[in-house]
Amino acid sequence: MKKRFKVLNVLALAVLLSACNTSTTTKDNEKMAEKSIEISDQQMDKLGITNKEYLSAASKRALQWPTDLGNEWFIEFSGPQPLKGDLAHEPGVVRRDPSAIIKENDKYYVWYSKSTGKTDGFGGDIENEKVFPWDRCDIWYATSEDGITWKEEGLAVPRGEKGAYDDRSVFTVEIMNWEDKYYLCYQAVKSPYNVRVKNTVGLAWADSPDGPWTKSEEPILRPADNGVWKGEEQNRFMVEKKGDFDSHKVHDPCILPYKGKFYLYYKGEQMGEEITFGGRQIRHGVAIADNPKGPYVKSPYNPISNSGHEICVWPYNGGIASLITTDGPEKNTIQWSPDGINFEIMSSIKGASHAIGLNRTADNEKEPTEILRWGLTHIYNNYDEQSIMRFTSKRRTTHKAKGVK
Ligand code: AAL
Repeated sequence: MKKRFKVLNVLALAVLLSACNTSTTTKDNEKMAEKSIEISDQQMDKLGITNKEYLSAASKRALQWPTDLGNEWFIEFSGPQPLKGDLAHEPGVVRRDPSAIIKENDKYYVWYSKSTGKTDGFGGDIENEKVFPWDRCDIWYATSEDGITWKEEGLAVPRGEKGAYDDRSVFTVEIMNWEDKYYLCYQAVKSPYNVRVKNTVGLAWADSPDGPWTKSEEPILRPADNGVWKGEEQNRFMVEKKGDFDSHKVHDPCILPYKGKFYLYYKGEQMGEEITFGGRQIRHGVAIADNPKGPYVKSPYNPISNSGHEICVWPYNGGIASLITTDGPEKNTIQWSPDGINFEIMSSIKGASHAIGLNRTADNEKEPTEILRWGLTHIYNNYDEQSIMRFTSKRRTTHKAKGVK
C-alpha cells in the first residue's frame, strides 16, 4: 500500500509540473524526464506506448502511475432519486445539506438545513431579506425505516437570540455519535449577512438523537484572521492580502473520532478567492481536539486538499478517505490518507452527488467505497427551493457493449 501513495504523490507532482513549469526549457525537461524514466516491456504494452524514444508528456505522466493500481476505488454515481414522505420536494421550502445518516431505535436519522421563502440575494435590504437559500435556516431532523420514506420530526437546533454568534442562520450540519452522546456541528452566521461576513462553526450536544440539544456558548472554529480586505466596499474579491486558505469561511464541518482524537474536517474559503485552472479556489482543512467539545486546533499541515467542495470523509483501512467534488484541479477524485492529513488520489471518477450525507451504518471496511453505496444528497428544484434526494453508486469493473457476455 505504502508504495502506491508515494508513486501517486509523484504523479500529482508531475501533473502540476507539466502544467506550470516555466523556468526550464521544454528540451531540458524532456532530457531530464527521459533519463529518469525506465520503461519495462510490460509497461510499454499495458500503456500502449508506440516508441519509448518518443514519449509524449501524457505517456510520461502515465509512466509515473503505480503499476499495481487497481480499480477498487473506481465507482459511478446514479442520478439523484426523490425521497418520499416529508422529505419529498415541497414548494416554498429549502431542505438541503443533509448530515450523515445514523441508525438509532431501529430508525435512520438525518439532520439538515431548513428555511422557507424566496432567496433575494445581496441587491436589496440584507437586514430583512434572505441573501442565500442557506440564510435564515434552522436545523431540523427526520427519521425513516427504509431510508426512502421520511418523517420530519421537527426542529433540532434553532438560530440564536439577537446578538449571538449564530443569530442569523445555522446550517450545513453533521452528526457524530460518541460514547452515548450525540454531537451536531454546523455553520453559523451572525447578522448582517453581507458578502464579506465571516462565518463560524457551532456545536450542540444531547443524550438522545431526539434532543434536547445544548449549544456551545462560543464557536468551536473560526476563519483565520490573517487576510486584509481592500477598501470598505462590500466586495469579497478585493483584498490587500488573502491570508490562509480559510481566511474568509469555515464551511461544511464534519467531526470524525480518529486515533483517540477528534478530527474536525472543514472546507475553507479564502478572502479574495480566485478562479484557478481548476475552477474556484476551494480547499479543505482539519482541526484536531482531544475531546469532542474541543478546543479544536488547526493542523499546521492545512490545507490538506487543493480541491473539493462539501466535506465527505470516512474511515477506511486505518486511514481516512475523502470524496473531492466540484472545485479545483483534483475535483472528481476519491483520495485516501494513511494519517488523516496526507491525501493521495486513489481514483478519478466521472462526477459525484453533491453535499453528500453518508450512510454511517455501512460496513466501511468491506471495501473502500462501501459507504457510498447509498446515501443522501440535495438538488436545486430552483434557487428558492431545494430538496433532499437519495443517491446510489456502484463499482465499475468492465465496459461491455449491450448483449456481450
Ligand atoms: C454548500 C456548502 C455550505 C455553503 C453553502 C451551504 O455547498 O459548501 O453550505 O455555505 O453551500
